[in-house]
Amino acid sequence: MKISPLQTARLQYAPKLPGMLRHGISEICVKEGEATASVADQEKIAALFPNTYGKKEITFEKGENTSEAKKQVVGVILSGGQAPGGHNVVCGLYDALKATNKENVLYGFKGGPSGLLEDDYLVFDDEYIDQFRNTGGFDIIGSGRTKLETEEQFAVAAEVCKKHGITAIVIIGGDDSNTNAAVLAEYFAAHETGVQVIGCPKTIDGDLKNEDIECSFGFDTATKTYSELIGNIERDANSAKKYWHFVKVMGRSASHVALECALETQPNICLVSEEVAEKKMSLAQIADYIADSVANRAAKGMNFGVAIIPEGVVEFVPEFSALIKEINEMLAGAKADEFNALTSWKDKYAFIENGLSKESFGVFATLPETVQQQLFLERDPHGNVQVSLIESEKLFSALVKANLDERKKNGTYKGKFSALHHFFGYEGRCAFPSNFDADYCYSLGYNAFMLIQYGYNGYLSKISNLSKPAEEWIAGGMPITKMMNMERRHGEDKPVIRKALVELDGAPFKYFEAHRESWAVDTCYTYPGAIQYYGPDEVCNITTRTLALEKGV
Ligand code: FBP
Repeated sequence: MKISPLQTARLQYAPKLPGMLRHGISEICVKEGEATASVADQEKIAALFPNTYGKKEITFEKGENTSEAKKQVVGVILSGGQAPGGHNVVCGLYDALKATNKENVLYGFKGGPSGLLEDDYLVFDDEYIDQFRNTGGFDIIGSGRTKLETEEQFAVAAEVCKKHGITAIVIIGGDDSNTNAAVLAEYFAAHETGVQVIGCPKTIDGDLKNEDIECSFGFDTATKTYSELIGNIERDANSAKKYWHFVKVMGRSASHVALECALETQPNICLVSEEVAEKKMSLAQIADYIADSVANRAAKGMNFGVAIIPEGVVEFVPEFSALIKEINEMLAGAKADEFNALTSWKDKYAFIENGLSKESFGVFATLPETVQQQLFLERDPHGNVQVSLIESEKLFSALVKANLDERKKNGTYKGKFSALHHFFGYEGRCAFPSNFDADYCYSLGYNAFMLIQYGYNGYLSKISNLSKPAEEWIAGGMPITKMMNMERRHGEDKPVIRKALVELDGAPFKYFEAHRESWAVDTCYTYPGAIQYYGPDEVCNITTRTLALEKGV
């Protein structure tokens, strides 16, 4: 197979480990910290996780390795959406496992959690794994979104582990997948299977973070990739001076990705879903806010601009979320078959008009037809609307156009408005990991094996102090139950890892808030350029603006 010169060079890159993991396996010992409690609903979570709740946080440090010298057979699973660096988690895990004992074995379950249930796997060896070092993607074993959540599934998983003599499973996933890791860990402990479960924090969305997990892997590379593209678009806009670009970026519910891209590129507009919710902004108010920027810039002779739209924003607009809720109800019951049996959009539209409340239909009727239809696309396995499929960039540009047409009629706006649309999501999820993600991921995988070796179960691999050079990173583990609270899911109270949305009193948002007014009217674009893998530290080893602001560096 022909590979590119960059890939050839990246295969040779040696990812950096935290200083405390560099001494060699025989010199890594554990320092136990405080016992933990869940972030909320302590009694309920403790009752649901009697075997894995309240365990101590731990860090690794230099010292005599006192772990049990037993043969380890580990299974690894990539779960959910791709995120740059996933391959390096597997490589770090493999290298630590083999450095500890050449007889240790690493199984890769294919296609996500379903690979474990279907016993579909490969066994890693040097030749296979070496092709994937420092590369993007999850194609090393594939990924999937099957939820591991029922007793039946856990029993099958236990059987498969028993069949192969598996001693531990590593689940590389986001908040939902790591919630499932915690439940699986509890099941394995309760049934005395002897199998440990360790999670690794993955997701480009950046919403798996808390006081222990400073960021999920993949966020750095994905946001740098989108920021490069947005910067290029800004420069094009500033050169041609004739288009308004509406750029939707991935990130699901949270706006961490949009905010980071805005901090990197200083566009005219960036919506932040969490603020939209806090201020209970309507679609019309949002359109008015963007139209103000268009009109103010037009008054200065600038009929161009760039607006960043987080992919989940529509769910945060109260009238829109009410509409989605009603549609979900409509599609959940027996009426779903009736709806799906209708063949023409005209008939479906009449059905919708009948089924929705007057208010929600009023909102629905103002949407462009393409967006109306996108609201009826298939839900994901968790029952969520697939926000990546709703063209909110087109929705907002249409609403802004209508707003500007009104302003034209009353003589308050005389500019030209020509909009172009972009969606940056899948473009960033499989990029070659930045040096940060390559190092962070390799460390997460290596560290996951240390947790296994020392017998921990239901822990998340934790690398912290990430705004500092890798030498100063801190490696350890945190019981997953510490990050959990109870939330209402599908009409039931469930223990889940609390999702981190953008904090409106956090440093990244505060910085954005302090600057956005001038960005909206003037042209303050910054052009981050492509990710650099080689060269001076200040271009190839820089962290995200979000992390830098959060840590005050
Ligand atoms: P994870 O939460 O699994 O990391 O996935 C994140 C994400 O990339 C979201 O940003 C996006 O909404 C979604 O996946 C798209 O899912 P799919 O890959 O199934 O189209």
